[in-house]
Amino acid sequence: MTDEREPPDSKLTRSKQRWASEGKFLTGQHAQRTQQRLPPGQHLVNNWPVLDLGLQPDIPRERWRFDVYGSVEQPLSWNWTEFLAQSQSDFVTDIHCVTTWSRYDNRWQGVATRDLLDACMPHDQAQFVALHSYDGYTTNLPLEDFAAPDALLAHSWNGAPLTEEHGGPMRLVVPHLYFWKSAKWLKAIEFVHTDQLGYWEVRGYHRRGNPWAEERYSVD
Ligand SMILES: Nc1nc2c(c(=O)[nH]1)N[C@H]1C(S)=C(S)[C@@H](COP(=O)(O)O)O[C@H]1N2
Ligand SMILES: [Mo]
Repeated sequence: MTDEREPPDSKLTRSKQRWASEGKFLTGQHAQRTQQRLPPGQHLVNNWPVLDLGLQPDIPRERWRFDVYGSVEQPLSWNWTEFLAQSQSDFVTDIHCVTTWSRYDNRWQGVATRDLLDACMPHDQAQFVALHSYDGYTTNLPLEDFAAPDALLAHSWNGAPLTEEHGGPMRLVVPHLYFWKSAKWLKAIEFVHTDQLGYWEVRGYHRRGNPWAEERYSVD
């Protein structure tokens, strides 16, 4: 995937790249999401750490736009008012970051990905989504994961608008995958026929990222 802006190279970004080659944090365990709330190798935190490439874009709501394109019947382009006019959902879910912290019971409000899919109607061949963010970040997801019943395009967290450092005005939240798949400052969703690796996926991170199977790093 190519994006206009090349994100900066921070110390944490370099460490995370090294951890992928070393297989750091891997416990070798495999758990069932239904039987074990905390995935293997994770620990609980009460705060909410900020993780990104170090470039936090400031997008005023009046200039914000969100596009859906690629292999869909109905491409979409929403401004902030149009986004808020969509059917709204409210989910309480957990966060699992690949750097090993997890945070329980986050209350999100926004547009369920299921409702977005009803609106854009992906073609049958569209089996993956490529996410593009305002900071130049990209990530990829199988359509099936994107369509999870508790995944959403979130504008609020615990009753207040999502802060800029956590991805406001709007971010994706896909609770059952590691949090790097939940793109902050989401700008566009592209529906594609073949998987396109994103920022972390080309740097050694897993193409799917299921925490209960410890899909931290890429195997190919
Ligand atoms: N646009 C964008 N989204 C991103 C990132 C990023 O650098 N840019 N980092 C990812 C990573 S690695 C994590 S762990 C989470 C962190 O979200 P938080 O800062 O709200 O905790 O955002 C993910 N989404
Ligand atoms: Mo992360």
